[in-house]
Amino acid sequence: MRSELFAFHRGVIDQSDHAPSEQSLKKLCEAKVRHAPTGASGYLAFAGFRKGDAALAIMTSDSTGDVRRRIWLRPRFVDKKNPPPGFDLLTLDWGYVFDRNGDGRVDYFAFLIGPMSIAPRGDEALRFANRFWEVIDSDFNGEADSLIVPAIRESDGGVEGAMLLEGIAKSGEPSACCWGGESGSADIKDCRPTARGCRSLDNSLTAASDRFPPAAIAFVMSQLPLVNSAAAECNLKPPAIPRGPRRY
Ligand SMILES: [Ca+2]
Ligand SMILES: [Ca+2]
Repeated sequence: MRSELFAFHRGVIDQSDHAPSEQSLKKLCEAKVRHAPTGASGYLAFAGFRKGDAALAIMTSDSTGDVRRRIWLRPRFVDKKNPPPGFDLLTLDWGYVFDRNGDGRVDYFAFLIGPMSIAPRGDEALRFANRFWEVIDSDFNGEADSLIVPAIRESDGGVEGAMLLEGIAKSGEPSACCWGGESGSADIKDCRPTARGCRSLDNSLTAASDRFPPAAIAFVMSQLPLVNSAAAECNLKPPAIPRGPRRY
């Protein structure tokens, strides 16, 4: 299970790193949603790169309008004094959705954190790339139970691989966690859950940040029911939601 989820995660990162231009996005539908834990209401639109595809969920407080103007799929540097047209329309509340078992419900939601610095390996240059909270319903019972988040290197704050938090209770506390590197199933190590998320046994890596308490985890997990209520309202039927990551 662990190696399967880390392999899926690497596919999500690959899809994100090779995302096409947002100009090719097509909106499929939009639903009005209410986030139960906070009572906030807004809109959630599904969009994709092919006709009929729901590859992304985009959340906005006002009606979504033209999805091509609401998100950037890859980080770019902006001169805040002279922002590009439409900059004020952008939302950071979006993510990639997947239906791994093909039952029509989202069971893997990669919700954007934003651009993060990726720890260089070997003679690689420092780079910035989007990373995600990956909310997972690993046993397809309709409830989120696991989370993959970037692993942060204590020494320099760079992202090095990811951490999988497993068996997450309603309170946001994981029962176990592990780290996964870039090179496949041999590269998975046990970690220990802490009051602030998860740490590697040698303390060199933490999950997402060292301030990731159960309440924050529970909040991230609560995005999956929101996405699925919108999917139901939009009447999404297989195979609208992709079963796995791909290059478009
Ligand atoms: Ca599913
Ligand atoms: Ca579950």
